Amino acid sequence: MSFVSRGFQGRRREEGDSGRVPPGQYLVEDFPVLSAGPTPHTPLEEWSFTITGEVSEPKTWTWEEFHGLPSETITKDIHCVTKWSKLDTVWEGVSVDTLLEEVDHDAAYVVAFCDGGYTTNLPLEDVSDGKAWIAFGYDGEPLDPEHGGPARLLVPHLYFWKSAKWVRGLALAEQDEPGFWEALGYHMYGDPWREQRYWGD
Ligand SMILES: Nc1nc2c(c(=O)[nH]1)N[C@H]1C(S)=C(S)[C@@H](COP(=O)(O)O)O[C@H]1N2
Ligand SMILES: [Mo]
Repeated sequence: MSFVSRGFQGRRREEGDSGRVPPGQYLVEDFPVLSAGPTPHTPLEEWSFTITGEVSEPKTWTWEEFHGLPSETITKDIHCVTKWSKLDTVWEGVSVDTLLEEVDHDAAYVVAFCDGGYTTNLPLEDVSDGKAWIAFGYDGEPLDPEHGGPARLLVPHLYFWKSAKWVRGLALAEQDEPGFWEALGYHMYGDPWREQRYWGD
């Protein structure tokens, strides 16, 4: 009897998870590292975060100022275009809303820019209203450099290439301009639930 009910619970758990895995994805327990180049190591004294582009006045935070902003713990599923998904990842970060409050703008898009030159584009809407963070912690620890430390963009509802590692700022714009992978054929938007992997998907 107890054996049967254990099996039943096991199946139910799997069904519960499968509703959280977008089409074409498989679950991983580990945390793969995917970087298009070497891991930069910017000392925290030289680190800053800037909102620039089409804003009336750019705004910059030093690491100390950034770390003094209100932060939150975020538990989210993440989905990489190379087909792995990881459930319930736990991050610490500052909401992008908190940062955008500090600039006057009329923009509809952003390009995240990073140490090492990586960029990625997103609609402003997709980094607003509690949908995106600048994360500096993972699993209760400072974010590992390989995973984007000291800080990365976290936009869990889009494919993970949008979650720019080693992020140093957001450039606001009226027009949607492709970032690094988007210029090489990745989808401009990248919704994992609609399998928007590449141009034309
Ligand atoms: N700066 C930067 N950010 C990046 C990348 C990169 O190469 N450089 N790769 C992207 C891709 S394709 C993915 S899947 C995730 C991988 O994050 P991870 O290495 O922490 O798993 O980071 C994204 N952010
Ligand atoms: Mo990726």
